[in-house]
Amino acid sequence: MDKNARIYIAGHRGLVGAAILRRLQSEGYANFITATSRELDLREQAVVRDFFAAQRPDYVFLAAAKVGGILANDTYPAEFIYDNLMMEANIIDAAYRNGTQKLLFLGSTCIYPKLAPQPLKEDYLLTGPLEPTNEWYAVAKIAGIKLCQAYQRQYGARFISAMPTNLYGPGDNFDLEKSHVMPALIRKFHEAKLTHAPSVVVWGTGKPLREFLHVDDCARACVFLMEHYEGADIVNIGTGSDLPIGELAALVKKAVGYTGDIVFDTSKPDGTPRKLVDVGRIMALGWKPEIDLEEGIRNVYEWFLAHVNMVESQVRGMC
Ligand code: GFB
Repeated sequence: MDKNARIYIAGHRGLVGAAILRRLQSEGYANFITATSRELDLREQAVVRDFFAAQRPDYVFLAAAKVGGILANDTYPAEFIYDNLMMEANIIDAAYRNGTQKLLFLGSTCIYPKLAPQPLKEDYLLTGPLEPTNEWYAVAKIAGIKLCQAYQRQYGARFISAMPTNLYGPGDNFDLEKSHVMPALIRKFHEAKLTHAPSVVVWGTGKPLREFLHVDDCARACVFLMEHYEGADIVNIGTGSDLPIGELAALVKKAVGYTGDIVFDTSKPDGTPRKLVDVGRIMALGWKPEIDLEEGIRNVYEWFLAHVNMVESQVRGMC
């Protein structure tokens, strides 16, 4: 990528988009196109077409998405499938029609079958049934992958797809009903520490295994793939190691300095039993993660402490 190339980051205020923007800025890129969801409703085809015709970005990072944790995915299936399908289809087609040189689509590791062998190789896509709590989101993300592959196959478009594992980092969503597990646990343990609560409730059995990648590592991988990868095949982004949710809870408890108990609420879903990606493909290209999980948790807790007022007012605004 030329340092002066016009780069559109769709979703630049989200967890991943903001990290990609920070990464590109740190690497000396300076010519960005951004628009908030209020300014540009990516679900509207005509609006997206007009935006691309006017802006004509050279490169597109497609990080805009309707996202959420296990409960949000399970509660709002219509929004998770419709919003994501519309955003992807509109952006990918508009990028093709307006001469975008290259596009990176961000998927998710929930695209893989619920009971696929572990670690999850890219080839396991579409080999079995999906995890029911997030199949709506997964189907939309699979459609995004197929859109990129179709435009590449039919038109020679350089549209590539990456599948990040469970991400966490500064600027995450800390709303307990909608968030992923990491921000939820940080907030729960922090509030329990302040109120001297005797215990913290962790959803499910604590047994499901998850892999966690700091969003700054993910952003570095996204920029790396944009610069070095041209294939039609999807590429996993992860650390290659996972841990049970119960152990994650113990790590967050330690980082926060909470001394009470952990209680598991088994009325809440566990979701998929394990979701560990095979990172052989991206590592063979020359990328590897740098932020260790305990260091990453400390980093996000520090961010949370510095932004706790903002987080609380955002969460109140969402209710
Ligand atoms: O992060 P999470 O919501 O998403 O949940 P998934 C991971 C695990 O943590 C599940 C447990 O087993 C949850 O039951 N968990 C424990 C909690 N306590 C909590 C809590 O307080 N909040 C939350 N949210 N979970 C998502 C998909 O699946 O992963 C998305 O729904 C996407 O589509 C995303 O793929 C990356 O890992 O289960």
